[in-house]
Amino acid sequence: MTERTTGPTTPHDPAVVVVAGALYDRGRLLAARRSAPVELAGRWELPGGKLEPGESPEEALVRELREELGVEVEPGERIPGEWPLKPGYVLRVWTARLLSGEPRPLEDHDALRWLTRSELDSVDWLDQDRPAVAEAARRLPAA
Ligand code: 9L3
Ligand code: MG
Repeated sequence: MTERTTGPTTPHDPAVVVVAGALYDRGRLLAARRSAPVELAGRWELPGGKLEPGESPEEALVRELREELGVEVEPGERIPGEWPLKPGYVLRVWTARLLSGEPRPLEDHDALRWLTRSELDSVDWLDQDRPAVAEAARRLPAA
């Protein structure tokens, strides 16, 4: 297991990058409800996870959405910005297009919803994800 599970140990270590996908399909954005860890369970997020050594962010995004949702996606543009998570972790978000599969909550989630722009406020997003979701919403066609 090469995945890093703790943050940087000194202030000089670079932050661990967490990549997440603003996954679009037919004018809707996918929201995923976390089932773990307990302090985040029940809150909604853009699905994704930590970059592994040697991976590009786009490769990590494709891997994470395959593992967590069982789908194949094509990464698009990076949504400008970077958002702090717990100490030593930062969130970066890419748009992504569904290529194949129907997302299922296979890992770390217990519910999924496709949201139109007018439905985006109907789930309890992680505070950390809210600015990215607002940016993602601007790129969503009105429905
Ligand atoms: N996190 C926050 N927002 C997100 C994602 C994918 C992740 N959209 C936070 C939750 C965890 C950390 O980043 O504290 C690592 O995420 P994961 O590997 O548990 O998904
Ligand atoms: Mg994850």
